[in-house]
Amino acid sequence: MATPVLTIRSMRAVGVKVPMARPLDTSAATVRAAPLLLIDLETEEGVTGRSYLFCYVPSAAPAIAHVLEEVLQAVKGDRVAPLEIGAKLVRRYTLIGVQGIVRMALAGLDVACWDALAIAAGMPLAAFLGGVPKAVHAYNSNGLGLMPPEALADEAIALLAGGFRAVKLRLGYPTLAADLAAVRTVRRCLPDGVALMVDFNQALSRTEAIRRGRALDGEGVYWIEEPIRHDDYAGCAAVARELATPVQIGENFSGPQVMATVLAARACDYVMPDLERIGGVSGWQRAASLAAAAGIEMSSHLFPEISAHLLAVTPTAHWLEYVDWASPILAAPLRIVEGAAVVPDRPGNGLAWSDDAVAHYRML
Ligand code: SMN
Ligand code: MG
Repeated sequence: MATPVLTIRSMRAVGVKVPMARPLDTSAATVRAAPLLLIDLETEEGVTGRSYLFCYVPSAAPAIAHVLEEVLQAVKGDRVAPLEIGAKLVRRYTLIGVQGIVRMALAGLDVACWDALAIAAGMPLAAFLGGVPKAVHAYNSNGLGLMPPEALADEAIALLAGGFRAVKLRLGYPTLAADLAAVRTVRRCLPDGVALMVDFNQALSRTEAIRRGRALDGEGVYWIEEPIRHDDYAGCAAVARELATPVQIGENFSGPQVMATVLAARACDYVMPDLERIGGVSGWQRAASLAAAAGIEMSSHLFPEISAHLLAVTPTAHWLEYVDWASPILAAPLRIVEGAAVVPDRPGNGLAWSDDAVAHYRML
């Protein structure tokens, strides 16, 4: 089979605001709708590569779309070669810095490039990367935000539908007592053997993280996520050393070099890079090699549709974070069977838009 040769022709980015079935109240902010930017990369050869970005706030969607218009001018006519393109663009955006929305824009292009190549090769992304499309075990990360105990109990039970064997609870209530009460309420509703992850979204100081973390040791918590500022690696290392429960960080790693620094600092027990912050498929592959070399389990953050392909080729693959936030605008939403995400056995990463839904939720 010939290597696919594709040439970048144009790029379209459409912003949508998709209401979430279960709005999420975190210790940092409440998210009721997912602001997504849907990217279509068109090639001269007629193959279209797709990706989407989670923009966190609606204002970031037009900002990233604007960056992508400029990026297109730099890569129009180039061969679809994500590593070459990535190196060229990182250099071009060095003065502003490849951070924040610039990094997200470049990751969106990278994911779309890999999709186009896999489609042209007629292979699912996981297979194109050298693996096999398979079921990847997932935790249900929908809902379970900060909320009253009765609501927590109802939601914890509802989230087991689909055969999930793990769920994630958000913490960072005003007091340790309230955090403990939430954990106990949810734990009581979950059958034995169902894992319970908790996420503080960087709410605590170092000392408070150690105090609350020690109280959680012995409560049957699987991991404690982002207890303190994500970029205080010495602090994360101190917290991880003091606690029996594993500390998980990674959604804020900006590129694989940051993950290398984190691993060298022994800042955590587990890592969970985010597709759009780690640098797309290319950045993920580099991060997966770092995790494998360090012997550390690697989970994903958001983007379950693409992350499922990537975890299928990650040597130390751990858990897929499942959220259904993009499902309403997808022609074929990710399928969950017995608590595992089924990597679709069709060419590319499997993303295709539901045009009616996109028109309905469109914001730009
Ligand atoms: C999270 C991510 C994105 C939006 C809200 C909450 C959370 C997670 O940190 O890990 O899912
Ligand atoms: Mg998190």
